[in-house]
Amino acid sequence: MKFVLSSTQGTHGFSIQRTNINVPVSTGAPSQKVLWTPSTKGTYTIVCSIYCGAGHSSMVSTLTVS
Ligand SMILES: [Cu+2]
Repeated sequence: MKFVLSSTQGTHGFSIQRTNINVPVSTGAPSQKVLWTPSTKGTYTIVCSIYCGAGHSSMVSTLTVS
C-alpha cells in the first residue's frame, strides 16, 4: 500500500493508529511517500497527529484492510 501525502494548508500529521506510521506533512515540503504492508486485516483509524487549528479533531478517517 502506498500513500502520497501533501498539504495545501499548514502542517498536519498522518498517523495510522496501531502502527508506527506517523508522518508530518507541511505546506511547501515535497510530498511524503509512505509504503506500508499491513500484516493484519481489519479496520485502522487514521488521524491527524499534529494540532493544526480549527477542524483538527474532525481529521479522522478509517481504512479497511480485507
Ligand atoms: Cu491536525
